[in-house]
Amino acid sequence: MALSRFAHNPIVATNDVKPIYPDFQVVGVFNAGVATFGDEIILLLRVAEMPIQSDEDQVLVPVLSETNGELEIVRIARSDDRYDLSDSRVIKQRGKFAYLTSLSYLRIARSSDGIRFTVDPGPAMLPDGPLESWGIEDPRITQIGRQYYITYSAISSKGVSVGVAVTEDFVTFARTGTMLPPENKDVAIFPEKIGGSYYALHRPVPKAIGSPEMWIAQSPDLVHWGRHRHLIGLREGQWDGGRIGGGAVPIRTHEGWLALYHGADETDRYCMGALLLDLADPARVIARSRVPILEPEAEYEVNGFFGRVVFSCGALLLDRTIRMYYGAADEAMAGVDIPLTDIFDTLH
Ligand code: MAN
Repeated sequence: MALSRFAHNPIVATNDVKPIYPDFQVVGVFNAGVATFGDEIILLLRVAEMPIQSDEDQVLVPVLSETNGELEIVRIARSDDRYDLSDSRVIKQRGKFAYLTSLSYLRIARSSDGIRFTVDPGPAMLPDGPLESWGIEDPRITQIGRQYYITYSAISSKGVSVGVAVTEDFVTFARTGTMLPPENKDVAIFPEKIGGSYYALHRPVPKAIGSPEMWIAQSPDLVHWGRHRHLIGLREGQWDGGRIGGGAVPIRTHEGWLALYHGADETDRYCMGALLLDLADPARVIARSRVPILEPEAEYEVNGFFGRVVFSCGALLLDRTIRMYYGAADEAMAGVDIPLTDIFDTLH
């Protein structure tokens, strides 16, 4: 494939961003939503911060109080065998997530050429309220007219829900409430009405029966979502056999809606693939990538906070090339240009 990663990837790295919480370090700058705003390309970065681990016998874990929003540091003894500390992202207790190791919020990086980005000095959106007390993550940005709809994962002890915020200027962000209750994430709203309806991809995580797979829903007004339909499932033993979810906001092409999605295999290796959806009825799948359009192969994709991950929340169509921005190894932001014809070659 004539895919070409940006020459100076990663384009935003942890040392480009100063922490906002005292005695914290930035451990990830990744999974950014993407928007064109005036003359700028905006990346709405997920910034993950972690307390500086100053005590070798304890893990210091950040949470915001569900009653007053204050930052609290929980100390967990490394010798405490009630906890499973083997995953860099989460601390588990009896198979469930007891804590996340970092606290995420959203921060803007701006660029005039789409390649060199400058990170804003302060945050754009901080976690707010009890449903966001473990952080906000993985935003997707959909422009509809002058408004930009941001869908993001809101994490708390109540689970992972889907929050929505609207902005016109990337200065003030108005939350419009929870779009979908737990557990759901990877929501991307289509950028226009189709046959009189708005559409969104989403990814529920069924517990007793079923798997984390992609669904599609409709709305008359971007507030009430219904007519949920299952879109695509896991493919056992393949690159997308473990979990799948929407990635970039779907892009209109002559051939159909191009929805770039992530697929992980049973070993948590994350790749990106593509779906082609009917222009008039996006619940109808025309084709799906047999093989990934991007796999974690570069050094910064293989090694990092959580290695072997490429994960996109936003892409642009430049003529007949997709410019995809993506989080690499849950740590940094990278970019890649992929000709549309190469993406279509993976479809069947
Ligand atoms: C997974 C990963 C993490 C994320 C948690 C909570 O473990 O996607 O990046 O922090 O879920 O959403």
